[in-house]
Amino acid sequence: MSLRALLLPLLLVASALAVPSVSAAPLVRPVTSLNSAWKFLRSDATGAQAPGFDDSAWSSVTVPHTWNAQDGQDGGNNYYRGVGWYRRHVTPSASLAGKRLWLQFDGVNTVADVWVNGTKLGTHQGGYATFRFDATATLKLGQDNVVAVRVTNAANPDVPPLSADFTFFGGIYRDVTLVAVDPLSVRMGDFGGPGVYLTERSVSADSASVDVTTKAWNNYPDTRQAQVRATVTDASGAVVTTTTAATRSVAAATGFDTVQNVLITEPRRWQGKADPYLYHVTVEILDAGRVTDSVTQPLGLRSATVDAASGFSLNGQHLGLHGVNAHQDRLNEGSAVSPAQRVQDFDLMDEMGVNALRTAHYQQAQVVYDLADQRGYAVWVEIPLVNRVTDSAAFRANAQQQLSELIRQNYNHPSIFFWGIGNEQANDDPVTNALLTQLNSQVHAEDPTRLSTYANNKGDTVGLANHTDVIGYNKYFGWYSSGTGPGSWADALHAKDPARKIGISEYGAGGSVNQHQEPPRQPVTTSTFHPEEYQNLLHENSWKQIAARPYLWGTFVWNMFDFASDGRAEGDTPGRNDKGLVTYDRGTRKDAFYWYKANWTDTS
Ligand code: GCB
Repeated sequence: MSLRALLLPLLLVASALAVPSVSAAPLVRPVTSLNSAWKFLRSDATGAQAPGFDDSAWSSVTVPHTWNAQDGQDGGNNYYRGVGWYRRHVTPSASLAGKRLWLQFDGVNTVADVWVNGTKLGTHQGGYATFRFDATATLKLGQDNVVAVRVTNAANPDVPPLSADFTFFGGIYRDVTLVAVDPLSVRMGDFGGPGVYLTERSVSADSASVDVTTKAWNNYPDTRQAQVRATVTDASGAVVTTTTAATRSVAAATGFDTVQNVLITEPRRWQGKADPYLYHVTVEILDAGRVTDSVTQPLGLRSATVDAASGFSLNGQHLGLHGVNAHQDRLNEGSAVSPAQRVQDFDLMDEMGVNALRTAHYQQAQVVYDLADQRGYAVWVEIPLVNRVTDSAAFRANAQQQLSELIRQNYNHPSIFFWGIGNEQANDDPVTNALLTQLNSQVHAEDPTRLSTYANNKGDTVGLANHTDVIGYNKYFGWYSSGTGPGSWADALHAKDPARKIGISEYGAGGSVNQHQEPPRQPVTTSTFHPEEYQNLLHENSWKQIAARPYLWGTFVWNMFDFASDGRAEGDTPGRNDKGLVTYDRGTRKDAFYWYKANWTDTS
């Protein structure tokens, strides 16, 4: 067995855990965490990008960090929306000589300007995606450097979301890393994506055909003899198949793409919660035989369809989706939620019998999708195109950018089945519909295998409801409108338009664990009284009607967890949307949680 084959499982484990390896052999792609030792000021500061700027009076913070975790969750819609500055020193190791150095931010809300040693690297607009800047020319190895980041979460007419029913927490709220790559490497600038994209051409019990697309580049000043090697390993780390593309001569400063088809016979398929089996694909770049870069991605072999009469099928078998929506925030953390807290969220969803998740209304941390892969969830992800759009070229360009980032960064997660292009647009007008038409085509151009979707709160005749492959409706029968549930509405729509692939993207009611009423009856929705018993009754009625209608391809409770919406003053918690089945601190499961648990943990 070659040394590489022996080491591959270790490398896979290291990359799966996303921690810098401590092995003696140098990794081809060293990653250094820059989460510690930041100075922070919650206001604007003229000249703070200059290396010598005096930040001694600023507070000391580590990232992930949210600057309005407190004032964004107490009501009054008066939380801080403005500028904050972050600065830190960094001394990259001299051992990185010859590498290209990328500063990577996994999430900054909403607009970030980044400088190194007073030189501006760039601006990123959009609060939910990973982005990277090339800092090779500005970072000095073995010496002190200053990274400065100006962040603003102020309202911006050109960056969605413009308005929404959730708090726009500000700050550098996910990890920051320094990634060092060889000049001959997988491309780093591809909308923050991994540069390796796995497209499942066909998957059956007999075989799976997967295209491995690698976007690479040669940043050396001379021509290189490049090879791309793709290796599929199973869950034990054993090599299933490996293929090396023909050597190609790549000129200096040139990108090159390689597509390699791999066949896996008698695959163990990714079967949702029944068996979320994962292979991995490792792509290595070689320069005249020397491995210069290595990227490992998860591979779950599965196929899915949605039928207007019979709903969602996974690998040819009908699968009833027990879905919930979830935001990313949590009491006292704002959006800066740790991986351990994400695991707790999945433990709660597992306990309740959830098997489908809509990550409303934006891209969430990679760990969320990793956990969904590993635990077998079917996921709907979306861009934050909520409520309304601006009629500007800049707004449209930013929505398109956020969609490319969403799709490329998450392309290889087998748990993802649906790309969402928007939520509850208020205006069924030419400007909004033209943008949705464009975004829908963009989904199919970016990804030939998955379905597009949209969450609609208007009728089926509006243009808004007619762009995507499948559709979800936000329906609040018994809450924002009268009725006991969606049954008769769904039957009427299904009878009128049998080809429409109907889902329910949201349904639910407010529920306070401190407010009670027997027998439960429909309360006034905007009141301060949200009895827990009524929330339970609404879910019981709604789910019974949903369960009797298998043509509904998927339905999603609004919401798994209470979340911050600083503009709300309802129930007994100002600043909170209390439609969760679990409280904002994750401390209390509400009555409706137990009702679903009793009904969903039998998955027959
Ligand atoms: C919706 C929105 C969601 C809100 C929810 C509510 O339809 O899509 O963002 O939080 O209603 O609770 O009103």
